[in-house]
Amino acid sequence: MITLALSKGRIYDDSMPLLRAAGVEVLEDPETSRKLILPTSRPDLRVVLVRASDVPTYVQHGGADLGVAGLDVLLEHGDGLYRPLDLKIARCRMSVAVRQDFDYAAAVKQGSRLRVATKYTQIARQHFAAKGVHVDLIKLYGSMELAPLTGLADAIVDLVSTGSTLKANHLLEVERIMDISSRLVVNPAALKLKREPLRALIDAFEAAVGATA
Ligand code: PRT
Ligand code: MG
Repeated sequence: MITLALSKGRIYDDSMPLLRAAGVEVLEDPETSRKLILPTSRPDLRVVLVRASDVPTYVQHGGADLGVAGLDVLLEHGDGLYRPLDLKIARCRMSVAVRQDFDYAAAVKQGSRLRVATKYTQIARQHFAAKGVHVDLIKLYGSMELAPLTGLADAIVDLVSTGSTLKANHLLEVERIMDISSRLVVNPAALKLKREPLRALIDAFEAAVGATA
């Protein structure tokens, strides 16, 4: 049996065309079913539904053989996974944003300590260290946009896709840190033990990415 970990929402939705192109149908709809283990049209393949940020943990510890996770989630998680494929889905960017009236360039130039609120502390730490900017990182789990508006922080590091969330909160994107897309990650031990079927599935995904790109 091969177990594929997906998260509900955009990763699940964007993974479906790729699975279909690989000849796999998921036999139950996660939006109407309460099941967390979904059978597929391939008797030897099942899908498990986990939180987006739990996908690397499931795959690393063998709760799933492979999974789909955003590069943001993977970079925060750290090493221990085989990352063979950029699926080019759930695309967005990781950016720095500030209040429209905050002079980010001046703050950075003056070498002042910047208070940065984010869910993505590893990515933020690495980004500002590379620029030589001193930061106090404030870890949040959501609603980052609120931090500069309430005086909790000078800046946030968050994912941006259309930009409308920032705009609605009068925030300005002042720096693009990196482009983000979702990756197929594989458990290295599973890749040895189930080499043939996993390789075939990874190849099918790769062909599907090429076809839909
Ligand atoms: O459940 P859990 O909290 O653990 O995970 P999650 O809420 O992060 O899951 P989900 O499904 O929201 O995101 C899964 C993955 O989708 C992320 O890890 C990213 O790699 C990718 N992705 C792509 C995004 C976005 N686009 C995105 N726009 N993840 C989040 N957003 C959020 C962003 O944080 C911000 O709040 O959407 C808002 C901005 O969108 P715009 O369009 O207004 O700019
Ligand atoms: Mg979310």
